[in-house]
Amino acid sequence: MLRYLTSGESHGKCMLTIVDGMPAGLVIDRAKIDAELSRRMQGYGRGKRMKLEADKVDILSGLRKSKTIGSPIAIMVKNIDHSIDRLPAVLEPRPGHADLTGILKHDLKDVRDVLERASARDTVARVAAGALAKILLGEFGIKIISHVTTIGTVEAETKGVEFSQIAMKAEKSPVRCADLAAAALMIKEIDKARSEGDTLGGIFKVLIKGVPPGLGSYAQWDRRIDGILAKAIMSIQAIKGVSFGMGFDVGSGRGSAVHDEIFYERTKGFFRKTNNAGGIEGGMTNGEEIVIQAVMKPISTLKKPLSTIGIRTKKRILASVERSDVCAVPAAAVIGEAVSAIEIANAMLEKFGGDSILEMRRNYKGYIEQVRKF
Ligand code: EPS
Repeated sequence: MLRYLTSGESHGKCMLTIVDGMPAGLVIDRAKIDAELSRRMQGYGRGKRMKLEADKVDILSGLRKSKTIGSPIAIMVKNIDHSIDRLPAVLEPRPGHADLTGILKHDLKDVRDVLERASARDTVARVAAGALAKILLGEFGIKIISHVTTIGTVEAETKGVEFSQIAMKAEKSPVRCADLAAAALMIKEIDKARSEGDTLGGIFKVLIKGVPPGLGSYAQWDRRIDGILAKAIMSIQAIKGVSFGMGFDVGSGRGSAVHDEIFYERTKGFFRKTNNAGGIEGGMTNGEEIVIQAVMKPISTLKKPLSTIGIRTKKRILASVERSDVCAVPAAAVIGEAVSAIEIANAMLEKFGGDSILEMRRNYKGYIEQVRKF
């Protein structure tokens, strides 16, 4: 079982994670983890903090000669801005943030005590853990990509565009959008929001290719892979909804138009010509590409703030203004990849066992052969 915890305040010494359950014998290239952290920092609309930081991992334990040995892996990313003890108190909770409920819940008198941990900076640790999971999944040919499909009112059109094309185009785009014309409009929309002291949300997709059929289970509610993935994605800061495949449109289509007919060819085995289900049926992966869609609300720190109530004065006042991003949907897409990778890696370990990578490969091969010969 793959599990992890994170720790760290946004302006504390560092962001930390301990990943437990990685099989032994896997080569871990630190540069791959750093590359994921760097992808997380990108995106038009990010704030000044991303120019200050240079997120790089320090692997504190769990590796010997760059290989996993079955021990928990502790990863640290230092914060260059670690000014937490010098930062002033925050007394004007921002609508939409964890600020108000956080101080009430923990009986804190300074909103900073809440916002430091509630900050999306914590996703540094989740992306580092996800990078480990991606390395494991790479051993089985599983690829995870993401792209932004909406920012504000601008929608991209990517129907019929191939997985590899989406990956390549999104990676080159400053807004992680595979539709170049839409990307240009998204950048304009971000500039406009910035100049008006406002923020923007949007929608992104995570696509996962090469997943074998049968991860997850129909037999028990908490083993359903769509439920597991949805929980992981929904727990990313500011994410307000998750769907799979054709998403909420399934509600308006007829059964005959929604379900993906089953085909068979000797060389291919069972397959589908459509993928409205987004690669998941009955709480299990069905072998088709997994398609996850998630919506992110606009960031709640506004340069032109909404009004709130001062926590000491109890008087109406403008909400506090912290340094923040105008739009972080491209970064959220990368984080979506990471948390999905962790859950798929965990499901792979559940299905194939994994005290060593050799054992896991053998079990995987046997199962793939069994499915092929069915
Ligand atoms: C973030 C770092 C933070 C914010 C952002 C995400 O840095 P700072 O608060 O110093 O500018 O830019 O956090 C939020 C949007 C938020 O609401 O907490 C990061 O590393 O991703």
